[in-house]
Amino acid sequence: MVLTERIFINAVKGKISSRPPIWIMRQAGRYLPEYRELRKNAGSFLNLCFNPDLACEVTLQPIRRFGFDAAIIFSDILVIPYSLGSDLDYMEGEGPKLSRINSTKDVESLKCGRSKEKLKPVFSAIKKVRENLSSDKSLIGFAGAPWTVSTYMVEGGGGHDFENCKKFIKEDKNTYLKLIEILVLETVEYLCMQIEAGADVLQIFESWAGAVPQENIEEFIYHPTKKIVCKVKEKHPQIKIIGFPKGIGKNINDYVNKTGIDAVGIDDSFDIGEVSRQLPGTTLQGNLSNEILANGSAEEVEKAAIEILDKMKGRPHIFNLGHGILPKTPMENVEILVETVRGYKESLNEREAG
Ligand code: 1CP
Repeated sequence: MVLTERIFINAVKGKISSRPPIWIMRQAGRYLPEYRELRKNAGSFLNLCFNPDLACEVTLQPIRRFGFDAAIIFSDILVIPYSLGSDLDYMEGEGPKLSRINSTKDVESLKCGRSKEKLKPVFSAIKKVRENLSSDKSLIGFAGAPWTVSTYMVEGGGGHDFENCKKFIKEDKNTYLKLIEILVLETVEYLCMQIEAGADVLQIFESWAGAVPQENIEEFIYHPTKKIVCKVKEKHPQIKIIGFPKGIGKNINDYVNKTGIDAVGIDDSFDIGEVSRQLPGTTLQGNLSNEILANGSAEEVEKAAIEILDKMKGRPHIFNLGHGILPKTPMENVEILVETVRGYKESLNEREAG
């Protein structure tokens, strides 16, 4: 029997394959015509997330079209507040709306320990995707990090200036930390269930890392993330976890060293080669600008991708964007990006020979 190499898992483990694996954040979504078509008929966004057949189909769409090396299960970071009892609604053009949490009473009334039951359809979808995904491709399970998820709960939605979060921390930090602790425990349970359903790797999205006050970063980001990593690995020692602390800036080294994550996604504010020199043993994921992918010409996309590939040559790397793909991104640009990454070794040989 020939064992198919999973270059994605290898890269997360720090191994270097003939080319880096590629997937892109938000790869299942509105830039894809087949997603828009299915979404139109699915009713609400949560209907789509909680219908295992549809969620499986949407997860596989970008793999069929572009052959990415990993699929990410189609769900959302806000299903955890949903399982805690929050009213959750995704308004067209406005983003998510949730019940606001702003007092001890609100935190105490959260309904803990229900994710196993409430989020069952997500686990069924994972099982289905794994059964239908070829064995050389990996399946990524995910959750939001507690700080990022808490910002949506405390602000009552997205697109926020974090004023309510900052006020809450200032006035009653201990209650806010209770909310963080609840999210840690729920997230551990949720991620373990995803592994048990068939997820091969996990990603923790800390999309609002840049919004935490610097003096609170230990308690709100490093410590809760480390706790999740340790508790998940206690139960599943083989699992690898990618952290994506968007906007972490100068704290990137501390984030990696203090959380114990195995690989780190970096946003496009970084020079990836520079970060790689600072963190030589760590697998980096990233970091093509989603604006270049959306607005660049074919030549600009190829040039920007090759620049990243050259910087990461011989270093553990997963090719990705610095943040989620934008809905206006042309299909052709994604095709060019994938071809560039796949053909990199040959193009390098040609350039070196000539
Ligand atoms: O109707 C629609 O199509 C809704 C748009 C949408 C989609 C496609 C939302 C609402 N969520 C998702 C899917 C989703 N969300 C996935 C799976 C798809 C994939 O990646 O292929 C994932 C991994 C997420 C994760 C997510 N949700 C994050 C972290 C990643 C990031 O972009 O930083 C965050 C912050 C959310 C919250 C959220 N959910 C939806 C929206 C529009 C938002 C962002 C709101 C805001 O701007 O604050």
